[in-house]
Amino acid sequence: SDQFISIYQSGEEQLLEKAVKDGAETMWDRKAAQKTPCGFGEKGVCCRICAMGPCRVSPVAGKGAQKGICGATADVIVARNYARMVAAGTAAHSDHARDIAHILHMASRDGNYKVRDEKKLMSLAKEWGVNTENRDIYEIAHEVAEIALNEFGKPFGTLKFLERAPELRQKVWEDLQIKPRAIDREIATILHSTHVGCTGDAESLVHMSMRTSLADGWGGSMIGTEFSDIIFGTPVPRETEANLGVLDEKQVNIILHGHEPSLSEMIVMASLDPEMQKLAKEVGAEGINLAGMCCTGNEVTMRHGVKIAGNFYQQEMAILTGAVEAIIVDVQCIFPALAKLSDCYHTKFITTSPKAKITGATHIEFHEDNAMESAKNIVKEAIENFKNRKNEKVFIPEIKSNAVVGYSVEAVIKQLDKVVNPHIDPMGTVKPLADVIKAGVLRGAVGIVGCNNPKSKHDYSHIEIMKKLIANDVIVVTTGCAAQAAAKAGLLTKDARKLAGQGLATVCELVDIPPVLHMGSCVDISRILTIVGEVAKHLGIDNSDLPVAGIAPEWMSEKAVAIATYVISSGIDTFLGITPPVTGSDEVVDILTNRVENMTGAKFFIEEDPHALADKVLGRIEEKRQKLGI
Ligand code: BF8
Ligand code: SF4
Repeated sequence: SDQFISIYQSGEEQLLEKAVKDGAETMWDRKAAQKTPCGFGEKGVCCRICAMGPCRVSPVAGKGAQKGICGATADVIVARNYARMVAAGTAAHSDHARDIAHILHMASRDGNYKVRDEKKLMSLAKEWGVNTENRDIYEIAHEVAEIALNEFGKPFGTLKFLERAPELRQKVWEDLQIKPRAIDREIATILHSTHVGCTGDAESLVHMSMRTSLADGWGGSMIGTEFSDIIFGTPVPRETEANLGVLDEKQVNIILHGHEPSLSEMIVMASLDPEMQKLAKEVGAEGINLAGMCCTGNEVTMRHGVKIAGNFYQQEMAILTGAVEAIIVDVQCIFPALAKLSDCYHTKFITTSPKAKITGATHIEFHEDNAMESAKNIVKEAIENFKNRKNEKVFIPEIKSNAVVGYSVEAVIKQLDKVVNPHIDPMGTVKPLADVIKAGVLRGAVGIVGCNNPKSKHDYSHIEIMKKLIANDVIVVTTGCAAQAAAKAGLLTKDARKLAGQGLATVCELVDIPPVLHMGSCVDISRILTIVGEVAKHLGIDNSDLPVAGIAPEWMSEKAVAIATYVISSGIDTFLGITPPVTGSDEVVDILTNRVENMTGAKFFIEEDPHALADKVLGRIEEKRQKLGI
C-alpha cells in the first residue's frame, strides 16, 4: 500500500549528487579510495600482535606461509583476532553502563539526575538483597548503584544478572565454565590471553570469548538498560516519525548522535527550557527541533518520542542537507569524517566526551555533575549557529514515516495483558506470548539488530528479512540501527500488520501492537534476552529449545561481534548477513558454525543473501518447533 512506498527512499541519491556539487567527501569516496580490501584482513589471517611481525599467513592450507614467526597458525591468529573483537565490543557496552551506574550513584532528589522509575529500582533492590525498609529511595539507589559498580571488578563470585536466566541455561554455563566473574576481569583476561605467547588454541579462545561476551549481555548491557530505565524512565509505547524528512527548515535542527542517554536526556531537557526557546526565536527560528541518530536516537525516542533522523549510514547524509545547526555526539559509531564534512556547511560538529575527542570538532565537554548547565551551553552553541545557515545550500528530502516505539519488556507485558482473562490467568506475565507460540499462531520470534554496512545496500537486508519473517507469522523485535531501518520503512506502524501473515496479524490486532517491535538501543538487546528467558522459564525449557533466533543483517562493529557471541552463548542461533573475518581458518569456522551447537545449543549461520537468510531462519524455527513437538 501507499504508505510503504517510502521503503528504501531516504533522498540518498539527491544528497550524494549534492555532495559532489558542494565539494563534500562521503564514505563512498573513501571506500573507492580503499580499492580492493586486503584479502588477509578480510579472512582474519593478519596478525600484528607483536613487533616480530606483522605476520600474515596463507588462508589456504598447504600454500604459502602457514605460520607466523612465533609459530601461530591461521587458526590461532583468526581466533585471537575474533576474541579481541569480542573484548572491545564488551568494553564499549560495559564502559557505557559503568557511566550510567555512576549517574545513579550521584542521583539526588534536587539534582539533575533523579530516580524516575522507583518501582524498577525497588524490584532490583529486592533482587540484589538490598534492605528497602524505612529507607530513603536515594539511599537505596546509591547502594544498588554501588553493587552494580562492583560487578565490574569484584574479586569473587559471578555476575548477578546471570541468575535471571532460565535454570537450564545457567546449568549450561556452569558446565562449560563460562559464567563471567567480573566484567572488567573478563575483558582483561582476553587481552592477556591474546598477548604474544599466551593462548595458542582456537577452541580455547572461542570458549573464553563466550565468557567475555556474556559479561556484555548479562553484565554491561543489562546494567546499561536497567539503570537507564531507573534514572530516565522505563519506555512505554509512543508515536514518532523517522527519516531525514523530520528535519525542519524553519527550526534550529540539532542531531543527537552517539550512545549514552546521560547526555541526550539533558539536551532534551535543555531544549525545552524557556530561555533556550526564547533564544531560538531571537535568532529567527520557529523553535528547536531535536532529531536522533544511532543508539542515542533510540534512547530518546523510546523515552520522549524524539524524532529519528536516521541510522548509522545517514550521519553524513544529515550534514549534507545543510540544514543541521549542530550534530552533538558522545561515544561510539561516530565517523571522524564528520569534522571535515561539517566544514563544508555551517554545521557545528560538537564532541562532548573525553573518551571520544575528534580532530577538527568543537569539543564542549559534558560534565555530569553540572549536567544541565553543560547541556544548555551546547544547545546555545547550536542556536547561535542558526544565523550562519546558507539557505541556498539547504536540501531536506521530504521523506519520513510514522512509527510506534518504546516496547520495553514491561510495555510488551502490559500489551499482552489485554488478552488475559483475570479470572483464569494471572496478569503481568508472558503467558499469552508463550501460548500463541506454542499453538503455532506465531511460528516464532526473531530479534533483528545491528548496523549498516556499505557492503550491503543501505537498509535493504534489514527490511527484506523483516518483511519475509512477518509475512510468515514470525514476530520481530528490533533494536539499534535495524530498528531505525524498520521505522523508516513504516514497519513499526500498526498498519504494517497488513504485511503480516494471518496469525501474526491477528495477534497484533488483539494486543494492539505493530508486527515489528522497537525495543531500544543496542544495549537494550538485554531486553530481548530477558523476554526470551521469561518465555523459556514459563514453558519450563531452555532458550535453545525455543523457536527464536537473532539476526544481524548489516552489522559492522566490534560491539556486534560481542552481541552475536553472547546471543549464541545464551542458546539463541545467530544469523549474520555480513561475513566476519574468520574465514581464513576452517577450524574457527567449524567451531562457530557447527561445534558450538554441542556446547551452547545454538550456532552461527552466515548468509549474505537476505532472502536466503530469511528462508534459513524460517527453516530453523520449524526444526525447533518439531523438536519441541509443537
Ligand atoms: O550500538 S547498531 S551502527 S549505533 S553498533 Fe552503532 Fe551498529 Fe548502529 Fe548503536 Ni549498535
Ligand atoms: Fe607474528 Fe606471532 Fe607476533 Fe603475531 S604474535 S605478529 S603471528 S610473531
